[in-house]
Amino acid sequence: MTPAVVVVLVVVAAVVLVAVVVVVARRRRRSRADAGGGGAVGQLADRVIDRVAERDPGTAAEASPSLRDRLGKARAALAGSLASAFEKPSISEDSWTEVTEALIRADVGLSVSSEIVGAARARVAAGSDESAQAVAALQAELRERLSGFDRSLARRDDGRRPSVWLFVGVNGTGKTTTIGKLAKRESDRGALVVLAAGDTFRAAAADQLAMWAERSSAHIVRGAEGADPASVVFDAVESAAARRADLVLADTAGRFHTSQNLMSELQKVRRVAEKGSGVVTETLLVLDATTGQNGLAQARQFTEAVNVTGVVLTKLDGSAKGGIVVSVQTELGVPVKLVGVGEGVADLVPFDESEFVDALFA
Ligand SMILES: Nc1nc2c(ncn2[C@@H]2O[C@H](COP(=O)(O)OP(=O)(O)OP(=O)(O)O)[C@@H](O)[C@H]2O)c(=O)[nH]1
Ligand SMILES: [Mg+2]
Repeated sequence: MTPAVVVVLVVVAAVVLVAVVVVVARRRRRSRADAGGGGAVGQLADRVIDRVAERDPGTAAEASPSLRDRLGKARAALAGSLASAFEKPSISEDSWTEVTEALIRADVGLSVSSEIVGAARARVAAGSDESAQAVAALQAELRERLSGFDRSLARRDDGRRPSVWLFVGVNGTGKTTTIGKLAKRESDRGALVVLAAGDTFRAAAADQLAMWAERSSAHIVRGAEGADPASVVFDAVESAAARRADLVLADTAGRFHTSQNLMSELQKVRRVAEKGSGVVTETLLVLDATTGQNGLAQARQFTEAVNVTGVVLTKLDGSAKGGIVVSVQTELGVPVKLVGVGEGVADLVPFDESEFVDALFA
């Protein structure tokens, strides 16, 4: 055999080996999700396989859209109004009034809009009426108000599993869809994910979640229609612990923030989720950005009831105006961690305050 033939054979063998490892990794991940458990050696093998699968471009998340590209009308509405307020080289009292009105129209809320404009004016050098300075001051003020939040999604720091992320919110805000998108993202990153079908109100809710489980190779634990949601979440956490899963994403039924009974039920779910092997490291309030300032009232009630750790703001691709980001964070001190910009699996992006503020002025 000539050296050239040997080289070709070695390359072919290497390619075949990599292909086999990737196929085994995919099968193994799927069967693990279905069968659970395994001994110490099995778990070690699973970890090794996870590492290989993480590098497999076939399982990588689809490219996420940028926040700016997908803000849609949220960006256009506010950016248009601000551009018209700052259109002349010098700015007057009327221009500042126009800016305040633009912020209010964009759902920032009356008091926060006035505060922002007051603080921006104070930033502008004394005696200056230059529009360029005013724009820079407003951007700096918005950026400062939105910065300083930890937007990461927390996991347990005691080295144990699983961490539980609980999703709460009123009807139709996008809880189940957000869980599906996140399950895919986290699975693609190598986490073993269990979905808890804590919305037992309608059988269709669990079916919807099951579809997302299928797409993301996650395991799902569901109960009968009308079952106690807390017990379904408890079972999911124990099932996750037995499988040594990293994450439980717990769905809950949409509920009126004004209903005491429904909020008490949610408090029970939150408590029971930690009765066994899990720790709730995130309670994410899913808010529909198109509901504007009503979102703030919802956020207040849910935060009081279940100690919300972050907000997922959905439907920012639609007719939402986006200012709710500013008021939720300013008035409640709860960070917006993720933004939903569509119905597809990749339409979930991390919130980035600089990108958001830049987009509003671009
Ligand atoms: N345009 C757009 N639609 C979204 C987004 N997120 C969710 N949706 C859609 O909103 C609708 C409701 O989403 P669900 O995930 O079922 O909402 P939910 O909060 O689970 O609803 P309930 O379980 O009934 O409380 C669906 O049609 C989703 O496809 C988003 O970011 N953008
Ligand atoms: Mg749902």
